[in-house]
Amino acid sequence: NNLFKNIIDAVKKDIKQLAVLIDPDKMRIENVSSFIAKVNQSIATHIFVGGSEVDDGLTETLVIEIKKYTALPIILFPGDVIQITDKADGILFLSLISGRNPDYLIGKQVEAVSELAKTNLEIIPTGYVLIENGKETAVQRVSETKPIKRSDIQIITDTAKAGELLGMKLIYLEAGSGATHPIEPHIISEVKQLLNIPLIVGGGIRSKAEIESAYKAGADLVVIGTAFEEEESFFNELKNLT
Ligand code: 1GP
Repeated sequence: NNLFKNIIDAVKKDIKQLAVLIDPDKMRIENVSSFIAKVNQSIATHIFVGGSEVDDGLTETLVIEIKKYTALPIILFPGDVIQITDKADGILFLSLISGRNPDYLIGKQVEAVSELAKTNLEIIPTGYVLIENGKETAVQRVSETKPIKRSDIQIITDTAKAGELLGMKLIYLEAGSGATHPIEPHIISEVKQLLNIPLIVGGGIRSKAEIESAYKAGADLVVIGTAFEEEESFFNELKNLT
């Protein structure tokens, strides 16, 4: 597996990356083939699989089904230890560094070690930074942590940098799935200026213009979940015309 290396190579060449997030709790197995056909026609470079609340076993079944229809790399973006499956290619090994709940900073990660030992997943340590977006999102509820206020720029940038200094390989700025306001471009650009590692941005991004503005501000990889699930027209905007 060369997932992280490929992300770095793309960043060096200034090639912007896009992940489609599929939540096992929301995606019906019978819809996977038609959904993935659309993803394959789009500019997406990765598929992320995960959610805040997913029943045991669902993730593995879903990943097996997705794999039948695409060669795109599948990276787990787990809300919990039970979402680990060997069928994916890699995993964002997340620590919710914006929060102060020890379970999501280190507890779940310790629990995950024996599960990960049974897999060949490429493990990518990722600092996960949740930022307030106008409403309570599932991450906030499930992790019982407070997001950082949008106005606390210094805390946001210091948190992201602390993640890098701890050795994390990616920073993920998250507004939360279905966020009212995506992460603002000025926040993205302030964080990007400080970081020497790739920056992922997601939550509430619903249009090509919003994707482009995140890229322009410094996002290396943008994550889209809800908009792909809900809006057919959005797919058409993201068609790969090259
Ligand atoms: C959520 O960042 C992702 O963890 C994607 O969010 O569903 O709002 O696109 P959306």
